[in-house]
Amino acid sequence: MFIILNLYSMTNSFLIKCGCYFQYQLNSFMLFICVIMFFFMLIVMLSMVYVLTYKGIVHYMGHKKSKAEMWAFVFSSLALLLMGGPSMSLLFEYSSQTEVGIIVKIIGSQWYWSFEVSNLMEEAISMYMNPLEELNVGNSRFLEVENRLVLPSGVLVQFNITSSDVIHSFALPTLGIKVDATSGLLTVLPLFTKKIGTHYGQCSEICGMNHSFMPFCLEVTMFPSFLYWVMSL
Ligand SMILES: [Cu+2]
Repeated sequence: MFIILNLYSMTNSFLIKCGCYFQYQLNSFMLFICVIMFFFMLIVMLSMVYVLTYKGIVHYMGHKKSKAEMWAFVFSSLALLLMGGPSMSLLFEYSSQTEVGIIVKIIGSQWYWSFEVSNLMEEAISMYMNPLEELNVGNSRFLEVENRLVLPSGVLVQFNITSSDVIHSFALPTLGIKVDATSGLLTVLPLFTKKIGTHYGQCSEICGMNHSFMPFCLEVTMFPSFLYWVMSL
């Protein structure tokens, strides 16, 4: 089992490096294998319990020390279930947000970001860094881009983040976001913010020669300003 999982992770990282879309199918296939392994191990364990309990080894469990071990096992399993249950349901809730107002598709590429607000714009916005010689007084060095993305405040936005080549990282410190953009995987991230203003972000995963020069910029505004921006596109 460990050999298979190791082989899987090695193949996976190789495919990620190649930026291959086959990686998604491989993930689904490995999930299928893991489910089969889980049920196989469950059957083996249950049959062992059956053999130990009913085939003449019952007296072993009656021993005082073994009883203590058994209760320790039961309590620690219960504690794990108590911790795991809420976090699993939270994860499930997190990925199935239904009240999403705006969906933004974000694609990291070598070496720029492109943004597409679903159903609202026909073409994606590509954000390339402004050359240093075009900067004005007061502009941020290595952070200004030619096109900005405008988002409304107080509306639940869903980011669908992916990459078209190598792994990038969508990092926006002022909004507390840092998510890997991986080719072949779609990372869904809900964002609800009322922090009106300009938010600068950068790629935070070394992705090649111009890794340091692929910033992006989001403007969080009031809803009417957002509508005005959409109309002007
Ligand atoms: Cu990058």
